Amino acid sequence: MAKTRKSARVPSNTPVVQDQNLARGEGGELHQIASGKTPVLTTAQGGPVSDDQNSLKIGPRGPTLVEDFHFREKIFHFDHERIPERVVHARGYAAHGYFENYKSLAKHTRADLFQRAGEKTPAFVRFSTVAGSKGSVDLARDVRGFAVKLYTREGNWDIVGNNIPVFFIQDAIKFPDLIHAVKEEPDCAFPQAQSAHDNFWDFISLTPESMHMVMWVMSDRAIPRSFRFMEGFGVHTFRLVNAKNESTFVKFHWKPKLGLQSVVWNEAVKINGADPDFHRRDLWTAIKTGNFPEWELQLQLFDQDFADAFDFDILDATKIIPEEVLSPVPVGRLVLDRMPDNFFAETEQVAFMTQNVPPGIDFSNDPLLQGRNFSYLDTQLKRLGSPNFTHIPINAPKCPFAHFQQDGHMAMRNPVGRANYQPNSFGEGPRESPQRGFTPFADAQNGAKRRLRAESFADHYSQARQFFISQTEGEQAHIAAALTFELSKVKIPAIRERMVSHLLNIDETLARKVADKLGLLKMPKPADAAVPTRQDLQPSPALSIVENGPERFEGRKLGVLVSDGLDAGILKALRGALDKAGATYEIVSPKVTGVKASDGSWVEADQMIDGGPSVLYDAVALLPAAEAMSDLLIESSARDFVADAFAHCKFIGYVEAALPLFEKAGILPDQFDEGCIALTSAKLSKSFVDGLSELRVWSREPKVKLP
Ligand code: HDD
Repeated sequence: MAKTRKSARVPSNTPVVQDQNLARGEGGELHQIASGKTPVLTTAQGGPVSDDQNSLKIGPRGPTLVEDFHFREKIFHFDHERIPERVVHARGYAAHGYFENYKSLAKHTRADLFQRAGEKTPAFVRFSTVAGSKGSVDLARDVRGFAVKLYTREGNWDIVGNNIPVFFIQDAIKFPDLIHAVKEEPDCAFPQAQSAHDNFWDFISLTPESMHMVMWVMSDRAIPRSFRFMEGFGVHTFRLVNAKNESTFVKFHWKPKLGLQSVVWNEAVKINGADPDFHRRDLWTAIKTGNFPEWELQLQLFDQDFADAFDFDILDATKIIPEEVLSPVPVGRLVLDRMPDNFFAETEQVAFMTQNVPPGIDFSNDPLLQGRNFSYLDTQLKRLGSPNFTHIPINAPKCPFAHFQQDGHMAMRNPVGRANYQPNSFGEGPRESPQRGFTPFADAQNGAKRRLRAESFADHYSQARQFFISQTEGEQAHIAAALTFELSKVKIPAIRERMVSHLLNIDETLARKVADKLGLLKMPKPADAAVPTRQDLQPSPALSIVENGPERFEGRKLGVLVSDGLDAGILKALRGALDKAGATYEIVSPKVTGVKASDGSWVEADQMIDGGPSVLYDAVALLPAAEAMSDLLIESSARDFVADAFAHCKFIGYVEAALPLFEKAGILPDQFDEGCIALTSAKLSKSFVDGLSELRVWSREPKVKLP
């Protein structure tokens, strides 16, 4: 006879998660455990739950009953937790903040948010990568989304931009092809979050209009150090329209207060392993510690005559107007100062739409923008599942609104009263306002209805070249290396050759370098160009990251490698100087608990060496004591810490005891350069931090020969 087992009822002694809505809800007393403030767990219908650890069964081991409505509701809800991820820009991270207007722009626009100096408009900004899925890594080589929702008094305005001011294609009808090509290949479902594969480069090499964007994506712009150090761009030409119905063309630029900074590719690859959430963590930490990231909104403003003077079309999203040709005007600042309370409710459910513009902002005929204006509304219905997605708080306007839209899934706010239409004879409900309402700029249109690409869109190489020649030598080398790496992952030789044939139209030295590194047996002919590449465009220093880097170490992080017996005076001096500079640091130690310093004080660690490789820091300081060296020298992670910091051209402060670590990392004394700084006194430690404003020792790069 089978032995009868004793029934074991798991006690409900685990901590109860506080449900804020419940705590605020009606009937609070009924729903509180008698002994204290802990709320009683309920079903979604509000019924109190007696046991959340065991499903309802017959007998202790018996079948589970369908009658268990709490179990069914809980599992049903769990089964439906996911909504479709965004087709593109699935991986993102967002924050709340505000836009503050500097001075009235009434001359150019009637948009309410630009009328008064000091006016603050609530904002929600979502940064993203494009190609990877929701769970992919942060440091993929990719464009970054920079989508800004401004809750203005005249409705929501979404500037759905990127960190790159141009785009791959000129017409929205090509968007599905571009995205299919860059995403994982449909038969094998890899590679994830990577453009380094045949399908992407096949499409690109057959799409010459993408060449300008390709130069940007192969530059370090596609591997930013953090969202806080990237520019944002509205990309398209838009219009500002004033109260007299006069239009001015405009391009939107967000300039980070901290300057521009990116990582190097070898570092990006390692960051993805060490901390796939590197960008998320960076934004979260900055905001939670009160270091609110800030961008200045700058506008390039111009009229039709100015536009007509270019030989490219201002409606072509593969073109920029160089800042040296038309200076952007600063008009306000965007500050991010609050993380969402809940990732899903806000960051996941936020719905950006290019067609969300307030009166005073208008579209141009850019065919990419026109297509986007259709796509975004459509995608929100699919993703959020109901036309009532504007009822979700993150999407709802913060200004008064009134309309007759009603019913549908999840309707939260139906119009009240009898009349749900207009005109009506009850005098009920809202009416349109010709004065206040959005009136499109009355731009006269004519022409035959045809599927055509204008000839003014035909120059695909001149600005690609201009971007390339605007980079410093080191940045150009990074572009060549990125192209080589990506094309080395392409298996079909004809695709590689086709790409080199386009590069020949951009810069011959670049093409030859890539061809050589790829080992191409013979040079292809330059690709046929509809318009020959202009050689007379001047370099634009505004396009270089290095030329527009930060001026201080503010907002950055020092990794401090320590051991028992470290010099307490030097650490104190470093900490003081970092605080003063508005920078942060992490203590990286052999054990995660920490170490005992020379004066007997305890120094708590933030990371074990394994968990805190130097790729996570902007610069490093090596403060081990001589007595710990024998242990450190056999730790490969300690060796990598130094080797990588050196190879990634970082500033390295060191105490004398750390010298054997350099040797172990293969760095000989004659390789020491101005970026290797001996910290022999507290005073020198302070000046080390002052010197970190330059961020990287680029002069070291040709010597370390990073791939
Ligand atoms: Fe797009 C999302 C930016 C072209 C269709 N796009 C999306 C997001 C950003 C951009 C930042 C993420 C918004 C968020 O954080 O939720 N997209 C751009 C830029 C483009 C561009 C700067 C070119 C200048 N996009 C583009 C075209 C189409 C789309 C041509 C379609 C015709 N984009 C979408 C979309 C997405 C989207 C499928 C996916 C999820 C979403 O909209 O809400 O509708």
